[in-house]
Amino acid sequence: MSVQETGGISRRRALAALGGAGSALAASGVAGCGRRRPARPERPNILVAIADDWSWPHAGVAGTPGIATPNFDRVGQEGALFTNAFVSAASCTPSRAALLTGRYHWELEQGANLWGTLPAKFPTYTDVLAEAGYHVGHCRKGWGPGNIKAGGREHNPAGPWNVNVRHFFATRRRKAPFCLWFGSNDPHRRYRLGSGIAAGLDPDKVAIPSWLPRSETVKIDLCDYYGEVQRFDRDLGRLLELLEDMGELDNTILVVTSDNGMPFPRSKATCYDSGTHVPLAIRWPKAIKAGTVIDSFVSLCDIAPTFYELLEIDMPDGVSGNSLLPLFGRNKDERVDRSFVVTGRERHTCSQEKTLDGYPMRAIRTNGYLYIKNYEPQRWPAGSPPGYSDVDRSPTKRYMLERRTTPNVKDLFRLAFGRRPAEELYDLRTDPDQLHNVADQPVYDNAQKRLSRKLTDMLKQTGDPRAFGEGEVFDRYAYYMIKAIHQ
Ligand SMILES: [Ca+2]
Repeated sequence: MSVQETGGISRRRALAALGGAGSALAASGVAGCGRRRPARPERPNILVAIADDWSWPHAGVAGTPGIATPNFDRVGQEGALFTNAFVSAASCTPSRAALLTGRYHWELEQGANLWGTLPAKFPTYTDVLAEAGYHVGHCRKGWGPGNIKAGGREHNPAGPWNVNVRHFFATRRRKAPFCLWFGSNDPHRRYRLGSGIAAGLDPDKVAIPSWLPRSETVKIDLCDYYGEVQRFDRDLGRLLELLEDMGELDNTILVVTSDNGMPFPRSKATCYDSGTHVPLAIRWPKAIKAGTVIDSFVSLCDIAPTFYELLEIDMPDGVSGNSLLPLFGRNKDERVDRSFVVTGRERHTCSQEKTLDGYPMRAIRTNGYLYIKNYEPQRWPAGSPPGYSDVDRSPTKRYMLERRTTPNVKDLFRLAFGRRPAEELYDLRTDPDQLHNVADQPVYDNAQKRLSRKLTDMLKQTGDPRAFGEGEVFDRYAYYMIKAIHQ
């Protein structure tokens, strides 16, 4: 039975899943979501569905065995699937700030850090669309964690908070196009141990990445992670069903992505692909042909300028990202070099012993190489021992800490938790998992110099304080480790 055939039943089911008490409210015909013939606004809607800590390639459409993401796959197959999408920072708050503003996190002052704030002088696309008359809001996790008011904002930069999707649509003004940020908390830790296997995942089909130890503990942990990815995908399916039933799916620019990579050692909060390379699919039949696969390098900073161009809205000053529209086959723009992407990080958790220092890094990723610059190599990239707090607590982390001197863990422990040199270079033709640093090897001299120069040029163009020797400003910003309401 198709969604269309199920009529209002599917909508009630979807609302119930997305909105707690939604089934009873939908059945009682709550205004907005209960209309039989919803108004179809001329201007397209915007929906960003963002997972929390989900790495590429952990999706069915990416060919990873053992995981099923039919709804993400559908969005990619009915629109564009990006195989080289990267975040600005592999850390919740600055990554989300970059997506929302179209600027790299190092351009956002206190917005560069986890538990920072996003100054109101940096407009988000949600600010701009609210000004343009859109019904704007977010559900679950918006921008954050951090302090909203310290930046001079009245509500979350992802839009005013809604208790659920039903509430968001119930408060929509008739005919107003909407701009919804649906921020899942999946697959962020903590996980219920064994929940992945309980949900039907088969640990024997899960491949352990080469930077993690081969053990049952890690396999079970990965199953729990996959299980939460699949839960995000089910929520996405309910959103699709709801929009379809409202008759608004094809008039909605739908973006599905993640804020950073998987919460495992040498992954989240690093500049390796496992931290920065994320799934991205965009569906909008009016501009994107079904089945489009885009291998060009894109940054999530490119999302906001894409919205501005698609909606023909003037872009705020200072946006560094580039609209993705030319990649969809329109308005070819040869000025944008999409053969590389830049990423970085500043303070993640407050992880350096007795200081507010972060672990500053910048990186450039091309098809052939990953080059990383570590500005303060005497600090600890995963946080100082014994806690290594820039790595989320997990069974895998505990396993590695407890066995750090054993033969099968020793080298991986050093890679994940040890200090790193000022420069790292990985030759992806022979080392796609980025385990063997070839920086300073004579044969790579030219490549290293070229990438270092290109990275520095890009950072200078975007006014990065680190590129001008003024990066300590990031270490001085406040760390608002408070309980944030409606983050
Ligand atoms: Ca995250």
